Amino acid sequence: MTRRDMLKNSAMVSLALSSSLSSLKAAGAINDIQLIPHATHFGPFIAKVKDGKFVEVLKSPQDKNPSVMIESMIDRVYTDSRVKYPCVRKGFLEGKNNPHMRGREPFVRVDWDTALELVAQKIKATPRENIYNAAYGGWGHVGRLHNANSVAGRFFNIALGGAVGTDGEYSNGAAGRVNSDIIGDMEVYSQQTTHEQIIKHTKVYVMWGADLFKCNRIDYVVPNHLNDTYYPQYKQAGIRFICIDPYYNESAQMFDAQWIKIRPNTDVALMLGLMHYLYTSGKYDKAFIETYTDGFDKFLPYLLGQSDGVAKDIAWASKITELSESSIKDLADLFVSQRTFIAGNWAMQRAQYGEQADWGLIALASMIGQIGLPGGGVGFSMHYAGGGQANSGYTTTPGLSQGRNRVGFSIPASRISECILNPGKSINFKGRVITFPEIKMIYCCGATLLGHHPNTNELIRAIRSVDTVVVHEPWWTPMAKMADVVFPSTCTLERDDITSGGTYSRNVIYAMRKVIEPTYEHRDDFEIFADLSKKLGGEELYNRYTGGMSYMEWIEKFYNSSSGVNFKDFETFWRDGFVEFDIDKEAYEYVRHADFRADPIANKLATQSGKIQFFVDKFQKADLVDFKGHLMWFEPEEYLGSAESKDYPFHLLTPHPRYRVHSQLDNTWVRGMYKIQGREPVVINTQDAARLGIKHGEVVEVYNKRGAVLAGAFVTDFIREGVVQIQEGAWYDPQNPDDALPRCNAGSCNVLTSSRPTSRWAQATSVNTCLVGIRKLGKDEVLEPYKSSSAPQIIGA
Ligand SMILES: Nc1nc2c(c(=O)[nH]1)N[C@H]1C(S)=C(S)[C@@H](COP(=O)(O)OP(=O)(O)OC[C@H]3O[C@@H](n4cnc5c(=O)[nH]c(N)nc54)[C@H](O)[C@@H]3O)O[C@H]1N2
Ligand SMILES: Nc1nc2c(c(=O)[nH]1)N[C@H]1C(S)=C(S)[C@@H](COP(=O)(O)OP(=O)(O)OC[C@H]3O[C@@H](n4cnc5c(=O)[nH]c(N)nc54)[C@H](O)[C@@H]3O)O[C@H]1N2
Ligand SMILES: [Mo]
Repeated sequence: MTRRDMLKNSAMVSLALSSSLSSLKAAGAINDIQLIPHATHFGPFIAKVKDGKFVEVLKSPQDKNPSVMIESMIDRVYTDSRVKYPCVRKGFLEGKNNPHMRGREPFVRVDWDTALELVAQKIKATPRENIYNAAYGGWGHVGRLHNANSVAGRFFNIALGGAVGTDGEYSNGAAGRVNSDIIGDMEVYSQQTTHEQIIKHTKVYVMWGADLFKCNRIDYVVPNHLNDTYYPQYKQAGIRFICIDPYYNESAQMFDAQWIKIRPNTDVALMLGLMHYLYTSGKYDKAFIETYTDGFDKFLPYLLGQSDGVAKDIAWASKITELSESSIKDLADLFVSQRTFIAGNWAMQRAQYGEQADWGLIALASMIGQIGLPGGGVGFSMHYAGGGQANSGYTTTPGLSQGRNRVGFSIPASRISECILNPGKSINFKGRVITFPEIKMIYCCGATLLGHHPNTNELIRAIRSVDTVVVHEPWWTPMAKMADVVFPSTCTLERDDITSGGTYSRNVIYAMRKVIEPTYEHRDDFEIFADLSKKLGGEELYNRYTGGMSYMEWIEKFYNSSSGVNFKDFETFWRDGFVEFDIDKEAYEYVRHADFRADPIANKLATQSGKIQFFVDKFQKADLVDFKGHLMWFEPEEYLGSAESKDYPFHLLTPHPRYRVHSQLDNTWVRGMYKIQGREPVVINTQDAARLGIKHGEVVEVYNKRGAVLAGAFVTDFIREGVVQIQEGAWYDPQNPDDALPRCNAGSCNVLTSSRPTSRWAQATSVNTCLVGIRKLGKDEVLEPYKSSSAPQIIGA
């Protein structure tokens, strides 16, 4: 579909909506039918409500290519896996000190006051330095008022003066901690060169692990899926696509890209090989290096092998990557002969030594010399949240203020299990030394530790070692099942809220209007924290927490503090469900780093020299074994080239899920789109599968020293030999919770991944560095039914 067709289509949808509403009105049916606008990570939509029941999802005109995921919304509200009442783990309610029973015994239904009182007493008895607020920047939902992280942070800060938090995140934990010193900005969340410039100027588009189509299905706020209207234009423009990825991903399939089947975790060696060839052949852009970069002289001895005796030449790179020497040379020649855009991903830096990945691409792009030219250079967010769309320049809805956290410690996101299991231990972090506090209480609202965190068995040991675990959840997630107290949260459809649309376009504000009344005894997270505030500090604390304002007053205040609202008054906005801002013509001409290229003195970067750094003094001074002053190849401890691959011969990649946001929706109808015999698919190469006698569609065991899972074999040529893939986010389902390392019946990949940090610098997650074995099940092995998305046993329910 062309963009114009899309626009025409959305206008038709909007017309259809209003005419269906008026025909309903005419038929006198309006009393029991309502059309209510709402918005989610999966897209905006209009909920059709009949007699108070949510019965149909209608497309929103703001969504240019609606995702099938929104079709799951009804199931999501009414599923039996809702947490319906406040619940307390049996032993905990009886006052037994048996934390090892978490996840192994029934819950008891209690009334709200009992649950709140229990949690308030525990909070009172626990010093704030020992409470871990696990909310981090989790993906709960898109609402700005009820934002799970904000309401939790605000509670701990206002009621207690703070709690232990999380430092950094899982998305860009490694690159995010080094890119600013290299190129003056984290880069991963920056405005990207626009689609218009790509279509007009780019000749070669390198998807370096970037899955544009899949990852842009969702947004941290509300997606518009407008990127899907540009991709056909990419193709029509005659751009040549190259996919450097162990998996021939969805975007590569769509663009019919040339596939560079790289061995996982060896990309930096490829980048160095390309750079070595460009340097020694004199084909690199010398003028760019001299004008726009700093420290090349300190990097060159390493590249040429003068400092360590190993030239990083094409032959060297070919051995490590298992790509042919000629293919590496051809790539380098192509990149310098054409306008080339490199779209980096984030998965590559979610691996051991992940700090090097973006640095390598920035260094390579500098040698190609097209940074700042229209359609050239490198971008790290073309795959995320509508990357490449023009920006409105307006500010959208703010969120709830959280106050100050006076506990001066946050756990680096990847170190949570290590911290809980090793209080008092010191580690290096960003050039400093930090010491882990003792965690006695885990408080989880809007993020799911037992889902997103690697090495599930280690994490469960950590969870079973603290005094108290509290979880707020609308659903019985694996994390909720591991709690002492579970508060049943409303989901967004059961409350009013406000949010914005398009992380990059920033051009819509959405009314997230309440669609239905809470289905059971649910309360809003905001209300739960307000109630806890009252228990801890009476009316005074209650009022400080709520700000003395109603929800609608907050929502209207947020609306009025965004800069584009002069288009509509609040009442009209609330009735329509959205306000959309115009985007200036020149916004479509944005080229990343064009200003720096035009004048590197006036528009210098925020780095030590004002230029792109090939060498960073601060990094060198940290004097670490696994992170140095310049870009380097470090051999991972666990990859296809390591000794361990004899026992575990497959590299497991755990990318982001096509039909979920992480774990969200694994308890809904949309599972049927992709599950194999109820389990998460494990994607395996045709030849590997044939060698192991594994057939497409059968259940297999995937295992390593950290655990084992059952998964459904998906056999294809689109994955490199020796590599397998399980998307992250399947709900953990231990077959026998009493086993030392219970096998997961659902295929939750984090049972297998390692919690090893990227390096002593960023201490970020390295989930994509992981080896596994695969076993065909014996004929007599009986499969237990899949049960992870059902509620646990609840006494008194
Ligand atoms: N192996 C592997 N693991 C990974 C990754 C990977 O690539 N591979 N990626 C990592 C990355 S980048 C990220 S960002 C993380 C994501 O990790 P999370 O942010 O933890 O992911 P979600 O599964 O979206 O968890 C959000 C939770 O909030 C709950 N929720 C939704 N609405 C509400 C509400 O109104 N109130 C409350 N209280 N809760 C609500 C949902 O039910 C869900 O349990 O995962 C990380 N984990
Ligand atoms: N549909 C959907 N989209 C999402 C999300 C979601 O949950 N669902 N989550 C969002 C979030 S929070 C984030 S952080 C982003 C994540 O964005 P990314 O981290 O970029 O996404 P992934 O899907 O993990 O991986 C993208 C590709 O990287 C490849 N890859 C893995 N390891 C390597 C390697 O060593 N070398 C190379 N060259 N390629 C490799 C994978 O095979 C995969 O095709 O996605 C966002 N988009
Ligand atoms: Mo993420």
